[in-house]
Amino acid sequence: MKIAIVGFGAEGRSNYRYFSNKYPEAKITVFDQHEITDCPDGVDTITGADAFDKITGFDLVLRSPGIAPKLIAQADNHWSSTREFLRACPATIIGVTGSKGKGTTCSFIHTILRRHFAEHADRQIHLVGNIGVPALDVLPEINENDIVVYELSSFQLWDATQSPSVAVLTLIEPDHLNVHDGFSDYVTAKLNIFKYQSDGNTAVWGDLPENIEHQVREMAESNQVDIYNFPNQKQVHFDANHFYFGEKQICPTRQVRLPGAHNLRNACAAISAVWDIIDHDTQAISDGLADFDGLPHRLKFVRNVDGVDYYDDSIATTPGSAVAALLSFDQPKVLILGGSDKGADYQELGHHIAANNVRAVALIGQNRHKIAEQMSEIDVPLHVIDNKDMTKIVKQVSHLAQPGDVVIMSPAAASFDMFKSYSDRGEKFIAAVNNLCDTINS
Ligand code: UMA
Repeated sequence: MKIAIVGFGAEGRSNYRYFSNKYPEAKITVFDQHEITDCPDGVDTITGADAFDKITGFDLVLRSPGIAPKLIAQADNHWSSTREFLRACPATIIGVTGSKGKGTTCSFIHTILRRHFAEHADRQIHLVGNIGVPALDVLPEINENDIVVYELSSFQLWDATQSPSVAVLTLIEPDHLNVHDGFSDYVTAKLNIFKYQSDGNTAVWGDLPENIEHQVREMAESNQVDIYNFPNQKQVHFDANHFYFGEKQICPTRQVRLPGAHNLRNACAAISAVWDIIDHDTQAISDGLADFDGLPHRLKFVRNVDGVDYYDDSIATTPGSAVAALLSFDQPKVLILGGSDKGADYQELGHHIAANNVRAVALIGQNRHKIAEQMSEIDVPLHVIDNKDMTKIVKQVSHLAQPGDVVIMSPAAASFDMFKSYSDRGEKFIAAVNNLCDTINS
């Protein structure tokens, strides 16, 4: 048997561990467009820009999520860890996808289920997938009674041929169009989360564009699944103070410790997904929501320095996510924007900045002048900062804020111009804010 592992990142390595164990006699070749320095002994490697053109004659081609299927020369015998996991997992799977909010929704589901099943030693709750844990690494530990919370990206769902029994779509907006063949290809991939569901399964979705909602509803009705829509007055919704299911009060909204209405909607998604599984256990929902204090670099409170709250939202690489960040606070805001350009348009973000109590915008990174140009009409001071050192950037930004303000680094651009990754950018921001505090205190 000949196996091709295409891409040797987190999932490629996990595929190697799993499939070399499943097929010990197989001849495995790893393909990657970038250099690999740590390939296991006995495994052939083919690297370079044209590596994927050389994939032919394999019995199994294991695609990593971020690699478009069309890039792979051999068009048949494709498989992936998502397909393998959905096929082989013995437990109930709650799958969650969406352009934004899927990681937070998965985390809420995970903490609520852990609360509800705290006394059930025989029922483990696993959190896997795009959130950073390759699903196949966990598969051997999963038992029939367990529940798996599976964060699924469009890349992982692209060629899925099965759907999880509980499927959640938080929201959908254009993303990853540099890899997908346009928005409709992206949507089609995402909707695979519902496509193969059947009688008795559960479909959950939030606010969707009308034509996509229509498609999802038709799919769900023809699959005869239970439908949960949120927010929905007859099902899960919230007002200024509480979450409800219909008229039944669930718990105060303040149990959600993350800022922003979008996080209340993520909580609605999570409550809808688990409502029947936990037998409407409102205490588990209340405790579970409060257990989660956010994923790193997602609108995460860093600290208060001199009366100003600093938030790290380095994961925000699109204008839409920066809008969500600024809508999360009523106070005057100073926004740090800019980075490496992904072709985004910043005009709409500019309108939101103008309308939402923003005191100043600091523009950094490679596309700082482009953003300045696209926002030149708005009546908010724009400060172009040429410095590349995050400590110096934060110091300059601190002079723009006043006590009671919020400073948010929500760049609406990728990080690769000045940093290794969004997490590197976030860590440097956190260090710079801490440094600011030390400087003031010394
Ligand atoms: N590669 C190529 N050519 C390409 C793309 C990738 O050769 O065109 C190679 C890279 O050199 C690298 C490997 O493939 O060696 C990387 O593969 P990958 O990009 O598919 O990423 P993995 O390291 O396998 O991590 C993936 C997810 N990454 C992506 O989908 C891009 C991780 O999600 C996920 O945590 C991990 O599997 C475990 O399931 C990250 C992500 O950014 C967090 N996801 C995107 C998002 O959330 O928006 C979808």
